[in-house]
Amino acid sequence: MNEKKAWWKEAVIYQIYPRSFADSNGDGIGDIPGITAHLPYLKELGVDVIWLSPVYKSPNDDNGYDISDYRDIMDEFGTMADYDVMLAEAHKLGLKIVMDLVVNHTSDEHAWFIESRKSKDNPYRDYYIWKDGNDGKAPNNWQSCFSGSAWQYDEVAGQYYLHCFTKKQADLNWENPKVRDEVYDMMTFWCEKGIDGFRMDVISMISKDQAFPDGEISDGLYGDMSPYVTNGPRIHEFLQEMNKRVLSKYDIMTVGETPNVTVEDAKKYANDEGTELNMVFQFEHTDAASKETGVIGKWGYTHPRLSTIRAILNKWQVGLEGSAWGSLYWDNHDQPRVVSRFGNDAPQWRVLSAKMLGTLLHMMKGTPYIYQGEELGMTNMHFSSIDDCNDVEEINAYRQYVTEHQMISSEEMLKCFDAIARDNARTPMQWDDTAQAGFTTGTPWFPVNPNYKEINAKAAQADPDSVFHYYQKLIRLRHENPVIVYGKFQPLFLESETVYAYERILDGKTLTVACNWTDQPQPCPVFDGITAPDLISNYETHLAGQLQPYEARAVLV
Ligand code: TEU
Ligand code: CA
Repeated sequence: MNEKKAWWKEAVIYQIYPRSFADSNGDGIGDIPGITAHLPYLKELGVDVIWLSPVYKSPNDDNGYDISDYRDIMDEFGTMADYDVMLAEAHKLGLKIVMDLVVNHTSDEHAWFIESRKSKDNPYRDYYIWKDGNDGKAPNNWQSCFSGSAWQYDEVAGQYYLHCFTKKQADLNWENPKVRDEVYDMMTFWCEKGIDGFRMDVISMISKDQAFPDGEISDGLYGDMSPYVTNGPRIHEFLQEMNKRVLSKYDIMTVGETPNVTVEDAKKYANDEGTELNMVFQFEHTDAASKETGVIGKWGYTHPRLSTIRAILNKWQVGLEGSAWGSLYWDNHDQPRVVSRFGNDAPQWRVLSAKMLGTLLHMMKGTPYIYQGEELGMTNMHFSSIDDCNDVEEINAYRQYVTEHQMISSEEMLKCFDAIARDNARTPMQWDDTAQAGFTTGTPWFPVNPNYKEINAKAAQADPDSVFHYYQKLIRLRHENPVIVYGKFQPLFLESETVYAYERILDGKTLTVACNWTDQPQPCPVFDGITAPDLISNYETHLAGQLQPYEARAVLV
C-alpha cells in the first residue's frame, strides 16, 4: 500500500444542520445545547467527525450561509459559551468538530459590507465586487444560483454589487489582499479554539474572471456565470496561500465544496502533496438527475439511470486513485433524501433500499459523509403549495419560473420540489414518536415529516435490523478493514443496467461488492464461486447467480 495514511482518510463524517437537529429551549429552533445533548447518540453511531453547518451570527436569509459576524454565535443557536461546552464535550467523547467556512460571500449585514457601501473611497469598498451599470442595466447578464440577476444596484453606494447567491449574500473580492488577510485571521481564531477542520462553502467560486464577461443564456432569461466564477484563474494560488498561512499550521481536515469541479481539477484541489485541501465534494452524481431529466434549470423529478450514476462515481473512484483523495456522499442540507431520490421510500422497500445505498457508498474509496437522519432512512417531505417552502432557492425559482415568466406550471414546479428541493433535507431530525418527533417541545420552525412515528432514532436504536444499526456496522467495518479505506477500486459487471458492482483490493485481500438498484430480482454472477461469509448484507440468505430486490452484499476474501 503506497497510499499516504491520514486520520481524515480513515474517518466517517456526520453532518449536522443545527437549525433542524435538536431544540433544547422550546423555541422550535435547533441549537448548540441541543447538539451537545445528542453527542452520545453520535458516539453510539460510531462516527469520528461532526461537520456543523454554519452556527455564526446571521440574519438567516439563507439559513446561516449569510454570515454577519464570523466570530460570534447566531442568537437562535445559543452563545459562544454554549459552543465551548459543545466543543469540549465532543473532544471528551473523541469526536472532532469541523466548521463550515463560508468566505465566498458575507451577509449584507456584515460590518464590512455596511462600511463598503458607504462610499467609493471607503477603506472597505474593495472588500466586495462593485461595478457601474451597463446602459442602466446590470454590469452583465449573469444569473444568480438563486434566480434573478447576480447584480444588485445599491442606492447608497451608487453602483451594483455581485451576489452569486441571494442579494443578501454579497460576494467578497478575493483579489483584495486585505480580504484574504481578514479570512486567514478569522480561520486562525477558530483553529486556536481547537476545532478540527473546515468544510469550505463554494470555495471553487472565490476567484472570478476579472473580465466579468456575459454568460450563455440557456433559460431565455439570464446568462450562465459558472464558467467565469468557478475554478477561476487564481483559485489554486489563493488556496495554496491559505494552506501556507493557516491550514499547514494545524492537524486539521479540510473539504472543499467545489461546484463544477472535474476530476482533473480535484487532483489539484486535493493533491496528495497536501498543498491545498484534503478532499472536495463533487456534484456530478447529484446534478446528473436534473441534467438527465431536467424540466428547467437544475429542476427535474425522475430517477436517473443507474448507468449514469455508476459512470460518474466510477470515473471519480478510478480518476483520483493514487493522486488525490475524494469524499463520498449521497445527502446533505442541499440535497433531497437519498432513499427517496435514488432508492425507494415506499414502506415495503425503504429500509432495504436505504441499506443498499449505504453499502454501495460506504464500501467505496474516499471519506464517507452521513447527513443527519440518513442513518434512519428519513425520507423527502411533500409540497402541497409554495407556502410549504422555506428555502430561498425554491421560493426564488418559483417566483421566476412560475409567477413572473409562466415558463412551467405550479404543479410541475411543486413536482420538482417534491423530488429534489433542499427543504426535503431540512425537516427536523426525528428523535422519537412523541409530539414533534422529540425535536422540540414547542412549535418547530419547519414542519416535522408526518412519518416520524415510524421513522425515528429511538425506534431505530431498539431495532437490530434498523438502518441505524446497519450504518453503525458500515462505520465499524471501515474502522476495522484497511481494504475499505485504502484498497484499489476496480469496476465490475458494467454490462448490467440494474446492478452496481465493484471490488476493492489491498495486500492480497479482495472485497467484492454488488448492489441491486431495483425492486426486482436481477442476475448477478460476481459472487459465483465465492464461499466466504458476508462482510455485510441486507439479506440473511442469498440466491445463486442473482441479487434479490434492493439486495446489497459485500464479501471479503
Ligand atoms: O451551496 C452551493 C451550491 O452550489 C448550491 O447552490 C447547491 O449546489 C444547490 O443549492 C443544490 O441545488 C452552498 C451551501 O451548501 C448552500 O446551502 C448555500 O445556499 C450556498 O452555498 C450559498 O452559501
Ligand atoms: Ca432552540
